[in-house]
Amino acid sequence: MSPPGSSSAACVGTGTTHRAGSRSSASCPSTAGSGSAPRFSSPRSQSTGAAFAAGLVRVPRAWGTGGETMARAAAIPLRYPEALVVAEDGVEAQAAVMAAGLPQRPVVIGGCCCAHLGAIRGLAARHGRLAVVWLDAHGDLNTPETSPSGNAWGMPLRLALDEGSVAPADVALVGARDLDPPEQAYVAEHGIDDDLERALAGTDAVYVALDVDVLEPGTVSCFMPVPGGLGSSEVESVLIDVAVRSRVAGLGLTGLAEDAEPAALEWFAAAAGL
Ligand SMILES: [Mn+2]
Repeated sequence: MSPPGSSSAACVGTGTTHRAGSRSSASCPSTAGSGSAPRFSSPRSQSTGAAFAAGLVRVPRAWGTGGETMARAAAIPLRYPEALVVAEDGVEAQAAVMAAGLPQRPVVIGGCCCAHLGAIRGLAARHGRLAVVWLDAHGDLNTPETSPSGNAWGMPLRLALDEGSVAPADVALVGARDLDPPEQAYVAEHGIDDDLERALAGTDAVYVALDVDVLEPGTVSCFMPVPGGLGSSEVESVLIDVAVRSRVAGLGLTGLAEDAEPAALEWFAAAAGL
């Protein structure tokens, strides 16, 4: 099977920030050129000599209408030792159980993006000032009052911000291209963009929330594809950059369809040093 992500013509340079909305017309590095798409079959760890401390947290729940494939995706086999399965009956209960039971270095697999809430809450309590790098086609910044759909999976980043687990200044939102007007107003008001340097400055550790719909549709099978996404090498570049700049306390994979390729998910986690 050929690796996904080979259709992306965009690239990210080796600069200090990633402007996900901008597309350079300059030539891409060789890894992003046509016919040289990265292979997902050989995960690379960015951490050297570290013991395998990551533990898998499965969250087979999707808080919205019609997200059953996301819930089933939580069963996708990954090479990390399973540490926790969270199957509570509400977003808050889910977050509370997650936050209390996180392994040392969680790799979360959802489920919808609400799976990130408990991870952020628990890691913030553990690591002090936690940054969040949220890669997603969407903002997940709605409230019950602003959400057009009412689906809770459009609200978890806002919940994490409003409960104080993370500050707006410590959040980078990467690859977002489908924000509702109230979400656009929120990011403008709070200065949230995709600048990693800004978001990581002064923080002690970082949680990476990776909704795979940040990728160009067809790269990794996802629940809610949005055209104009990042290529796999672009996402890899962001993840490596985060791991080089900070301490990755955990990572979550969400928005998956159940037929997503496990090797692709492990490849991205490895890029973040997990
Ligand atoms: Mn999304």
